[in-house]
Amino acid sequence: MAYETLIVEVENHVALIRLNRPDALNALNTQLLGELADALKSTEENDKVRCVVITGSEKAFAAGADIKEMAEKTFVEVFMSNLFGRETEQFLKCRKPIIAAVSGYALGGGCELAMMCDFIIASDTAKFGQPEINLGVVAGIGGSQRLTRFVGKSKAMDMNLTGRFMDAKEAERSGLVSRVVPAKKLLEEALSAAQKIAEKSMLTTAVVKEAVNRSYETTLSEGLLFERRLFHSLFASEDQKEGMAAFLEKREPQFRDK
Ligand code: CO8
Repeated sequence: MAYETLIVEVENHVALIRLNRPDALNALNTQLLGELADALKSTEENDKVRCVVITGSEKAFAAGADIKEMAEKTFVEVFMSNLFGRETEQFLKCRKPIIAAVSGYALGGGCELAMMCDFIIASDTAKFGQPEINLGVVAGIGGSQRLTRFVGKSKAMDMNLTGRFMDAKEAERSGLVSRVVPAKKLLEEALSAAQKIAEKSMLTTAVVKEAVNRSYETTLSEGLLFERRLFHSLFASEDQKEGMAAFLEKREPQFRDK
């Protein structure tokens, strides 16, 4: 399907979704977030897609929610339309792994969008921030919640209260991003990581997502029990038999997602 604010390509079982509003530094408006939710739903339903990469341009992953679109809205309008609620929920429904490949600005909703992905690969030019305080608002899709879990209270308070930007090195040091690569190599690195994931059993990648995400929602002992039960349950799969047999026979596994 053709979109106005996104470019979507599928190659080698990886869907690459590029945010494409260059004139507004990929600011997230209702149309873009709606199209993104739709594109994610399509990739979820497309058997050819096994992993997703979301990226922006070299200058901006996304410079936040679209301020022009939001500026004149009233409380009743944003509350009753559940602004960005429905669109962001699509992320949580995705069982396929999603990588954010971030270059340039990832601010406000842009930083939050990256954090909704399963992990973030950043270019050395990336700048993360929650500058909503400068607009008289607070983060609205995870900047006070997910960011705190990523980088801890002190840094999350610093970012949300001062509105300062964090560069790629600091983001890596703080655990916000998994790796930093030169800007020119960003897409290559993200696609290669996605390709590696696409070669695994999709049954197992979905289980890994459930296990890691559960750690945010539960106690350590409950999380460990959940993980152990997932581990046990995978012994009912053909892919566990195949993975272990392939190791013992010193060959590559042929997973069948069963
Ligand atoms: N919204 C709309 N337009 C934007 C945005 C934005 N967030 N960011 C940049 N643009 C536009 C600019 O208006 C400009 O357009 P024009 O040429 O028509 O004036 C164009 O993009 C280029 O921007 P600049 O000229 O400003 O480029 P610079 O290189 O000088 O600066 C910056 C780049 C530093 C990124 C700067 O553009 C900036 O500070 N942008 C705003 C960043 C920001 O405050 N983001 C947070 C927005 S609020 C938010 O994300 C809340 C999310 C939660 C909502 C949840 C609801 C439930």
